[in-house]
Parts: sequence; structure tokens; C-alpha cells
Amino acid sequence: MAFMENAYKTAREQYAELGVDTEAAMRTLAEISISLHCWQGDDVGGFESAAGLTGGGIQATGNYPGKARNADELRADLDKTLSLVPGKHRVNLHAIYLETGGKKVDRDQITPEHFSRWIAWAKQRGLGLDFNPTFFSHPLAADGFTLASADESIRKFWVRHAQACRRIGAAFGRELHKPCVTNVWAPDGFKDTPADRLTPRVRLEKSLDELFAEKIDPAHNLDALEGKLFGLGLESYTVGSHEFYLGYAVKHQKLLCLDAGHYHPTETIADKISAVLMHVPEILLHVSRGVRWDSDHVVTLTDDLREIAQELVRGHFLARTHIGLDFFDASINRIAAWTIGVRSMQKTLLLALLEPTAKLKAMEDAGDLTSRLGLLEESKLLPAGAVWNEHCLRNNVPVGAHWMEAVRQYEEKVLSHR
Ligand code: RNT
Ligand code: ZN
Repeated sequence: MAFMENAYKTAREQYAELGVDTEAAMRTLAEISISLHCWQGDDVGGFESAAGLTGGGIQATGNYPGKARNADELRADLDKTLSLVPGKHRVNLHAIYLETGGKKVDRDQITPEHFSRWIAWAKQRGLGLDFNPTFFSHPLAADGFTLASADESIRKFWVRHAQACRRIGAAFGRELHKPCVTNVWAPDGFKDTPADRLTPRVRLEKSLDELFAEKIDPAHNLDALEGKLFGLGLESYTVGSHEFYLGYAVKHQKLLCLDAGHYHPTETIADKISAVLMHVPEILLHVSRGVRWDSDHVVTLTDDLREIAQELVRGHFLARTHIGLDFFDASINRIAAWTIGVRSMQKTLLLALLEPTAKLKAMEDAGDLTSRLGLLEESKLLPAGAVWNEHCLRNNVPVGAHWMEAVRQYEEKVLSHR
């Protein structure tokens, strides 16, 4: 593939002219791990029961054949995906992805033991694991309230669930020698106009205080909080709004999770990154793509995504940011969905790492805003694709669209027999 070698050589020179080191960019990219959300593999169903995703203000649509029916299948699908993307990554689990050997274990009773096969799998591959309590698809979440429930026994049940989840997260971190980020997102809210917006928030705060009471070593588990503007069936009011969690995270120095689909349709999260990192120690990103609303489309190389990556690189925030994906598309091959999402995220990070940032900043500092805009525009067509191909080659993963052949073969050999 001499043409690719040549393309990279030319690209390297072109970037060097602008003061950009393509080798350094690839080295940095290789160190950024992305947390692959397991729930793309089975449409957020989990393995508690056959019921699948119910309630909870989110929905997976589509019926593409071949979804994972158990944890072994899901792990095999993740293995396939991981073979198609460069780098070492993480896997993000939800509590409903437990394995109990067919025994009914309610959510407030779960222990690390129920995730021992996930831990062994991750250990063998050198992967980190992240975690999420599941506050949906459960009879005690059926009325739309969990941690903010007015029913004290329901509220307590969910506090116990979250406490159990933090201990599971800590076990992941301890076993895998990489801290687990345990993220709290609860769908609590109202479909229609509430009469009282405050009282549920007071209850949610109380629940958070209770579930975070146990001190856990941050080397093992890190707590993140994910706010949201609205959910399906919860259009008028979400208890855990952005401002609510921002305040709580700042006050208690927790991680704030920014989900790209959780704001007003034209509001993006890139600008929030530097602002919130002035006040919280670290952030978790749920990289997603809303189309008109929080529709959780597969992440692609959009301007929104590019701006997120730019902020992380320009602000030197990579070390304080946990990048996770959060989308679920059941209408296309699910391994392709993951692969497209991870590779797009990586491409935008590479684009950001290849940006002539020092030059742009010098122009800005000198007040030459005309040149800043001019160079920004010209940078858009620099040969980043050649560097990306080189990065894939060096990491022994398919170059360009060749990963699609691997997915097609896997679909034929494995998925079509499910
Ligand atoms: C929902 C949140 C949340 C979920 C996952 C499954 O709007 O984005 O992160 O998507 O926990
Ligand atoms: Zn999310």
C-alpha cells in the first residue's frame, strides 16, 4: 500500500509546516480510551428478564436482527467491535447486565459476584469497566419516580440499589486497577406541568446524600451525576436537571456527566466543558447525537462532536475527562453502530490534535481575528485522513471502510444464527 505511505509522508510535511507534529498526535490519540456503552448491543434490554427496556424516559427503536441475547453474546460482540477500532478502551455496564445463573436477584441485592464474569473478561483483555445503577425497566420505577419518589419505601429501595452499585463499581476498580466511573442518571419527572418543582428535588438531594454517605476510595470508584432537560413521557419536568446536578457536583466535588443529547436542541455541550471544569474535579461525557431531540443516534463526525474534541484538546482537559458513548440504534447492525461511534469520536480527537492550535492562539492573542478565522477554515481541508489511515495501519485495525467487511462476515457467521 505504497500510496498510503506516500500520503502519510506528504501529510506529515504539510502539518509540520503549520507547527503540528503528526507523530505526537497519534501517540496522544493512542492513549485516549473511550468507554463503550454495552447497551448499544441489546437495545438497553439487559439480562434480568425478557421484558427489555421499559419506561424510563428513553427508547430504542428498530428491529435489526441479531441482537445479543445474553452476556456471552454481548461480550463476543464487544470483542468484535474492539478488534475494529484502534487503541485500548473501556466497557460501560448497567446494573441490568448482571449474570445470576437464572436466579431472581432484585436490584437492591446485587453484588460484585453477579458481575464476576464481566470482571474476568475485562481483566483478560486489560479493559477498564464503568458502571451505572439502572433506575428504569423495573416495577418500582413504573410511576416515573425512583430516587425522588414520595413513597419512602420506594425511595429507600433505589438508594439501596445505588449503594450496591457503588460497591460494585469499587470492585471493578480494585480488580482491574483502573477507577470505575459509576454514573447516576434517574428518569424521575413529570409528563405534564408540575405543581411543585421543589419538593421532588429536595427528596433527590436527600437520596444522593444517603447513597454517597459511604466513603469509597476514588482510586476504585468515581461518582458521576447526569442531568437532563426532559425525557420521553417526562416532557415537562425532570427532577435531576442540569442546574440541580451542577450545583450538587460542585458542592460535593463529584464528577458531572454531560450528555450531548440532554439540552435544548440547539444547545451543545462543548462550551460547557471549560466552564464546569473550573468547579468540578473531573467530567464524564456521554457522547451522543440528538436529531431534533435526545434521540440517541449513532455518533458521527459532526461539527458538534468536533467542537467537543477541540475543547478537550485545546484546554488540556483530556486527563480530567472520561469519554463515554451513549446511543442506541436498533435499526442497523449493532456492531457497526459501535464501530462507527468509536471511530468517529477518535477521528474528531485526531482532528483536534492536528489543529494548528498554537498558531490560532497566537493570532487571537495578537488581536488578529481575521487570520484566526482564515486559518481555521483552511485547516478544515488539511489531510487528516492520511494520518488516520496511518494510525489504523500501525494499530493493526482495518483502514478506511474495510471494517465493514469484517462486520458483514460476523453478521453472516454469528448474528444471523441468533
Ligand atoms: C438517558 C441517559 C442515560 C442512559 C443510559 C442507558 O437519557 O442518557 O445515560 O442513556 O444510562
Ligand atoms: Zn447519557
